[in-house]
Amino acid sequence: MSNANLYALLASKFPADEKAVFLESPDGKVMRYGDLASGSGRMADLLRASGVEPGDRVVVQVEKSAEAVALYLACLRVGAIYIPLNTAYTSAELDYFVGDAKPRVLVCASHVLNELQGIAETHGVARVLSLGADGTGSLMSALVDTVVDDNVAQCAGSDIAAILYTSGTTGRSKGAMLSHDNLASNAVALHKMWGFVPGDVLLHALPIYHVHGLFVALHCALLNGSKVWFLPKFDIETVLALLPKSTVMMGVPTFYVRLLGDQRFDRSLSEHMRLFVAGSAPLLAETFSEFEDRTGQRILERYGMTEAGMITSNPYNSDNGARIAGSVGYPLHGVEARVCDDGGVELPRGEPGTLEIKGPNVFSGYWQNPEKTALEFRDDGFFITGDVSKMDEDGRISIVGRAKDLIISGGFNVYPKEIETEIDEIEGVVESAVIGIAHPDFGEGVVAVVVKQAGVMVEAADIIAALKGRLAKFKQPKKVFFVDNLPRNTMGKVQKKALREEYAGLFG
Ligand code: MCA
Ligand code: AMP
Repeated sequence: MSNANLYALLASKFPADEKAVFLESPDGKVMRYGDLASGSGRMADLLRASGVEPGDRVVVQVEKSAEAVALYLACLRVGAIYIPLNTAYTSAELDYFVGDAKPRVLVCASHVLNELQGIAETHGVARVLSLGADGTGSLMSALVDTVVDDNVAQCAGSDIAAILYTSGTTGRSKGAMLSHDNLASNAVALHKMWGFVPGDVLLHALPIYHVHGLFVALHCALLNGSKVWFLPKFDIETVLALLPKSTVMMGVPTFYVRLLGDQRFDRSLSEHMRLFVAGSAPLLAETFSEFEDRTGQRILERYGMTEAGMITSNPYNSDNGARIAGSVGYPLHGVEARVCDDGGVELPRGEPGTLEIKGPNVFSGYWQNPEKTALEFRDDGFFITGDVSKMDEDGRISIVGRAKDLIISGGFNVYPKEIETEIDEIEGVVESAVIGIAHPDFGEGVVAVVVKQAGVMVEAADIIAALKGRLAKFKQPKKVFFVDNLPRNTMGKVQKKALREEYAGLFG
């Protein structure tokens, strides 16, 4: 019987030579494909010994490391559900995720181990382990008592491999359930479409707790048996040094803006590169053209969502069309897309409307939330993305806006509702509106516009201080303004467009 476990697919593509390098860090630390297989086998043994069974959740909030990648693969091997969390989340935020996911095992950074023990106990987590960025911690010490477990749990394609939390326009974050088939189909489509070839080397500077860095980038490299330059984070010096030794880089637009901001970045530094991919947020047309002028290469922009992995891509091969600024290209192989009005009726080509999609990449629903799942799917199975787009006669798509109230800052999503709820709870605040304003580095910067009670002393610094332990740093407003009233339309709805216009240009 064939096994739809994603690990089985990935492992079938590992190079025959176990010594082949998988990950190499700038400090010279190397993980070979053989180490990945044996290390993930040991971790799988540890997870099983900790009582983890297929379908159990493993929540992981750790810094980027080779060991963290092995842990992801170990979860796949056991048939457990891997749940990575942004390292910027505070313990207040973590409490919600752990309570919602009810994991069997929680793996966290060593310095927060004590703090998180309490949260784990409250939510009945069986075991808490630590893993540091340097690959040390109680998880690694526990491996001495393990054997390499060669089992790969038998999985159906529809079994859930991972849950990634994504915030909502109302209420708390929802866990998008991604199956082995969702991840495998997307990985295979991208690996083929982006023309991966033997010898490709991936420059990896993205975090590994989101779809982009974890699935899109790593799955392509794994399916190719490639070497990956594995950077702890995007650091301009290291990226400039490693570009001549790499062939592919994937990044959020901020990466490309930062590269262009450095005069050393030129044609010669990037001539070894076969492909630059951008996504997670809109790539400005000026970044696209400046990049082409500087390097002679066109950035390949693609579009995706946590709920569906990658959805569209500009063509890799010019025989299939040009890479065009402002367009996210065509639906991936097997993905259907249509542009609809609010009622789900398809609009004539060229008219803007909400993008709806269907395909093997689209998630099965939100974790323990059938009501929210039902709201975001049409009866015929199309998922409503909440992105406003236009489709040309030939099927090419451009994202022209968002129907959802969402800010994307440096590739991280910030849902205004979550920030407004926190600000409105601060003493002396009547109400608030959180908006995204064009930011030269992050694409959009978070700004809060606050109405305070008459006669009460509340300053911008008080707002920021109150949010500190409550919200991850990237969600916190970069600027806070006070106004007497928020602009509203006749229905009483806050006019965020008017606010965005008023504060436009704020970040230069
Ligand atoms: C860090 N800060 C941020 C951000 N990152 N503030 C707003 N937005 C951010 N994205 C804070 C830091 O805490 C710091 O605060 C200050 O801003 C400046 O930090 P800096 O050192 O400049 O930032 P950095 O550490 O260099 O990080 C910037 C970054 C990083 C490299 C752009 O945010 C990043 O790697 N983003 C990628 C996100 C990503 O992978 N998205 C994919 C999601 P202070 O100085 O006060 O301490 S997947 C997805 O969206 C879908 C599926 C898709 O299509 O891919
Ligand atoms: P996330 O919830 O983190 O998966 O973010 C997904 C959202 O990022 C999408 O719904 C889009 O709004 C946005 N996004 C991703 N890629 C692009 C892109 N290339 N252009 C414009 N928006 C994008």
